[in-house]
Amino acid sequence: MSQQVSETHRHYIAGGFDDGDGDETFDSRNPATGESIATFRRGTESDIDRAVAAAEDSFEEWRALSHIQRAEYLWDIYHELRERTDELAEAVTKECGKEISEGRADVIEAYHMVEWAAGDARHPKGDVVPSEIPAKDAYMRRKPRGVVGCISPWNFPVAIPFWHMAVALVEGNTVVWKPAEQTPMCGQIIAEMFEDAGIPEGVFNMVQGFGDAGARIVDHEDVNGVLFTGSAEVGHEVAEKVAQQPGKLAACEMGGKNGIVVTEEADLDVAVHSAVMSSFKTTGQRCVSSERLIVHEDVYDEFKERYVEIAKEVSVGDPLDEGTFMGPAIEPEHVEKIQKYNDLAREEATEVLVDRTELDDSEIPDGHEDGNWVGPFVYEIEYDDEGEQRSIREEVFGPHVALMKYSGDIERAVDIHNDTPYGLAGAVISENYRQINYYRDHAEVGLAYGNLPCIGAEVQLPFGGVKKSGNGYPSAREVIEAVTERTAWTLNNSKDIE
Ligand code: TXE
Repeated sequence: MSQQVSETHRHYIAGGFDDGDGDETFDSRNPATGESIATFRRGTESDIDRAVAAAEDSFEEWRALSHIQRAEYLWDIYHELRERTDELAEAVTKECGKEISEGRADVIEAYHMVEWAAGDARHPKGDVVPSEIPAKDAYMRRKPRGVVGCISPWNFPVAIPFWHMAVALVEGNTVVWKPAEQTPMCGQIIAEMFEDAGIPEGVFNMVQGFGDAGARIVDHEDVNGVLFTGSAEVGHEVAEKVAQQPGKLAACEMGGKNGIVVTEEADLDVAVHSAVMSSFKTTGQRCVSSERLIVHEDVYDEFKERYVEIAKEVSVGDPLDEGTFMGPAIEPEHVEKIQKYNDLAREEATEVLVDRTELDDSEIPDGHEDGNWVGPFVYEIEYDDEGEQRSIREEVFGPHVALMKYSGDIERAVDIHNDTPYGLAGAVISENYRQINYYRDHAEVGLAYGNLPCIGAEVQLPFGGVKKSGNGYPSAREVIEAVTERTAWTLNNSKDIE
């Protein structure tokens, strides 16, 4: 990355790197040091318009290829992702601050997605169905939607763009992608990969920039589908705008206020491991990170003691150091947001158990004084059914964790678990199959984990939420529903005209 530091990086439009129409630039900053990594062109609405026009122009030729021909380009990118994993993982860590092992996992997830999409090119598409009439053939066929807009966040700056784009491309769509403004270097490297793969002109377009560029993608009349992953606020705006545009479809995934239920029959080794990984890895900035631990009274004290001991000790530090457990938060404004929620929790809590909101100077590595540091904050709170406690219902997106004791049966635990407007992810830890099955059937989430850390995704499964957490699946296996239209195709094989 070092040779790129002083360059101004560009968009990728109509088969080449492009200066863009605007004069403004912006810097990507390392959250662990505050230093600028590189400077990028800031995309304008007219840059988006040119990218959409290029995508529109290339659509007919691209869709005319077979799935397997289109997948060949993706296989090249798959190999590039594998070859450039270390470089890309370092870019992820330098731009979004997550630990280097997590940076690597981000790239691995991306090539798993590409592998899935390219491999799926050889699998059956659509359905052959029986018809009511003997000589009639009936099929469900899939067609690409056309130009698909992809708007991605900073927390998985490599995996999520490929969740959005890989299947969309193999199915015959062309794409306009806007990376998050915090992680443009990852966008730059991915664009280089498409260029190296020789992707036909206009099939893949990337415009760097902010929300105004994203909004133009959503509004553009020639964009036929929008895949969005990010905040609930923007996701709902995207869904509402698209609902006003007949024929356009939006699939949005917007984070959560995830919970882990630990029953009286839990293996506490599993429970503590699950909770620690879920609440603190990636500094709590995963959409599936858990901010609520709902623990049965019979095991509460032991769980609390063990969990709190670890929360006091997990290492916060340089994310490029392999030994670091958690890195910094994404931006100074995000640290402020986390601190505000920590303050709110201080008011609502019965007791604060761990408060590393302000890290001790000795914990901050040399040369990293200007990083966006914030450590674990854990509090005990008595759950009330009135819906008044904001700290246990609103997404913080940080290492901010509420510990709640419940008594009674699994039904009570799941009621507490479901008492949030969100519905992305959650876990149950129990050795009792009835409790596990009850949770599986009643947890109001799109991703449910049993006896596992509440983190992680597998691309061959759907990924998305319910309630305020999303509509449709902009990611992983089910993305095919968002990027294809279905045709009911019937063919008369007889000479009779019915
Ligand atoms: O998200 P935004 P941010 C949550 C988390 C976090 C909060 C804010 O709580 O603290 O969201 O994060 C583009 N029209 N998650 O600011 O603003 C934007 O440029 C169209 C959860 O990063 O939603 C970026 O590319 N696009 C989440 C993308 O939307 C717009 C991961 C996401 O930015 C736009 C990240 C607009 N009006 C944050 N405004 C998860 N699901 O894991 C912005 N964008």
